[in-house]
Amino acid sequence: MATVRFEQSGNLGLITLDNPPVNALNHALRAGLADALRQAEQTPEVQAVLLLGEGRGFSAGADIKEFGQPPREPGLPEVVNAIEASTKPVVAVLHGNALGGGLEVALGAHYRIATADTQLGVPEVKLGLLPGAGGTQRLPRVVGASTALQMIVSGTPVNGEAALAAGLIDALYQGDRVQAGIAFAQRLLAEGQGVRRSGERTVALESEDAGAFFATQRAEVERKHPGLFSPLRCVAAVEAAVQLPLAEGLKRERELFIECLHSPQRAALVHAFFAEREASKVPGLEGDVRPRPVDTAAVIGGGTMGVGIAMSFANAGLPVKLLEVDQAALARALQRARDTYGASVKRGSLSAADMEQRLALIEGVTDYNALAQVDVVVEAVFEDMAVKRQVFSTLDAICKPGALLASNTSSLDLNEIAASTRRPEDVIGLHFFSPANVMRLLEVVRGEKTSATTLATGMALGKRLKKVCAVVGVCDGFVGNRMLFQYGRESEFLLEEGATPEQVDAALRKFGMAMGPFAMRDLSGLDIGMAIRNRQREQLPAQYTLPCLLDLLFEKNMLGQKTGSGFYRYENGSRTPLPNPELPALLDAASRQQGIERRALSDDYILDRTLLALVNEGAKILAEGIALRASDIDLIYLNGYGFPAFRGGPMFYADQLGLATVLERIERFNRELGAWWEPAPLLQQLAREGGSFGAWEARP
Ligand code: 3H9
Repeated sequence: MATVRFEQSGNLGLITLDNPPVNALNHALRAGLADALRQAEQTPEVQAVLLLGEGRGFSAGADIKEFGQPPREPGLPEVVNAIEASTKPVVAVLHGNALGGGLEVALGAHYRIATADTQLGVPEVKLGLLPGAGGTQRLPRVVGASTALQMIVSGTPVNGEAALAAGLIDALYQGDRVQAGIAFAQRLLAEGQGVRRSGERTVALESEDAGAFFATQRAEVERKHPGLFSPLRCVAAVEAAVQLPLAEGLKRERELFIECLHSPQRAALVHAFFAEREASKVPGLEGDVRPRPVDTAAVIGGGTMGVGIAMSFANAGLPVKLLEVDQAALARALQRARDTYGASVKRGSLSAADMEQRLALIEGVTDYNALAQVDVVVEAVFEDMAVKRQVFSTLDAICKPGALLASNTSSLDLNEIAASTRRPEDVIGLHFFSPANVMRLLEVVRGEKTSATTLATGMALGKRLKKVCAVVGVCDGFVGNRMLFQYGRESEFLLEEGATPEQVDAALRKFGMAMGPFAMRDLSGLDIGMAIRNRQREQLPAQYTLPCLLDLLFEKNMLGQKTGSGFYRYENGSRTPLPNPELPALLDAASRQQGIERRALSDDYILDRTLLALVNEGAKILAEGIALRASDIDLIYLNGYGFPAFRGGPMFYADQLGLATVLERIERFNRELGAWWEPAPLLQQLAREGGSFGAWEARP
């Protein structure tokens, strides 16, 4: 089927992009567009041309799936040049979105109109790229260097109204886009307006001193996006727009684009893009499984987690009942919600009116009977099986048939929780991450008896709450925390072997982690997970030893930020970690207790010990079917654990290293360090076969 239509309508040529679902500018579309332009040029009756998009948007840009494949002519830059070179005025009629190459096509046109809600932007930087079809040269010529740079480096789109104010479009339209386009083009012709090429304009630069302006921009980019490859190249491309004539600027843009295209960061960021989309495809939910409607919700427990979850519902416009044991606890919980919203109002990210609207959606209750008619209940009470079982048997007695009964447990057995009801098919895990109103990740836990409808409802609900959802199976810690346990343990062992928290944290931050493991432990509190740890210590076979440092800190009540002292020291409630003078003695004591002679450890060694611990556990999780695919594990780490998107996630990172290398290093650790490093059988198999986690699929 043709992906581009050309029709003549009186004195106008209408070119329509029709490549569902998002009019990605793949090879067929580019070839069709070039043909249609030629037809318009060669049809004498055609005096002006309209570019339109079929479906929900004008175009989402280049076809991301084509990156890394051999280029096929015509390339997008040539097509955009051909649009600009047209001798007849070309009007781009935008709706939905005009992103990346989609906006570059529109910039090749001589005029642009859009609806007020159209999203116009150049998000290439989020994929490790820069606009590579003239965007870095034409956007500054149309909106000025400063605005262009801001749009290109942030990748954040603007809506139609902002685009009009910036001079990016010529007019807003409402209603039928074909009619609006025709009316606009006829007016142009009536007024005798001809072609107006973006590339022939000069770039407005708000500063007298271009050199100083770009030096400041570069410094800013380095500060805001440390370690990222493409943002600095975005600045260089816009600088070329200021300094060079169009043709040379386009050449420079091409060179910079190719550098980005070949960078490992581009591959990782594209992987992250598709991982997010892939995660919503759940085997067994295709076809006619329909989620149940969710219009009302309830949350049990008004602690930090429960309040955050209730706020997530309110943020999505869903009325939610928040249940606490008594009025005093309820008042504290509601105050916590008010304080958190209040902080956003203070920062200017939320209006006072919106805050009141959201708070009005959260209704405090103390009686379980108030939950009888809600569509979904999320339990966020204390992590104790007996308590959870009690809550779920109460819910079973009270809630209407078909209500989604969800637990926010982060470590307990969901099947056992479900077994305390007579409707385990309606029970699901919704594992939010703290702060739940901010963090995007949601592990959707499928129990043994969770029905397909319940799972579909959980996924649809997550999407409505604007969460990134990954389906996981039942095991201790699910995917994220189960892997984190391995990572945390190895980090602590490193301290006992000779590293300092500062060194481990710095090495992982340099790798790109949002936070080092010890600053993170101090933030969440060293007492968190102590009960789990003590349980493990009793249950683990003798060959699995645990680090002892945490116990020494715990004994001294060094619990992290909350006590002003932990792996680091904190002054007067400040969150800035400072070296803790008490720590060296404790490190020595821990090493002695473990019979270890402290030694110098390299940063590379630290990275291998921590990151490969994640990978080895990830491989076991995959083989057990706890995660559906490697990219889901990556998604969980990118959105819940601060793993850098430009590394693609732990499993993608391992694939990039090569699984033979990964296995070799893990085997060495296994020889030197013992049982914890038993290589995962799936890793062994894939390394032997020359396979990868990304390409692996569970065999039925
Ligand atoms: C670029 O333009 C480079 C140029 O400067 C230079 C070239 C030389 N390509 O997100 P959704 C698929 S780089 C291929 O679920 P939504 C997506 O995978 C590009 N496929 O929908 C999914 O497939 P499936 C710069 C794409 O409504 C389906 O479409 N542009 C592309 O939530 C629906 O997507 C961008 O970075 C694509 N460009 O959101 C924009 N886009 O159903 C990237 C989407 O099989 N796209 N797909 O899973 C987006 O941000 C969102 O998709 C969009 C729609 C906002 C458009």
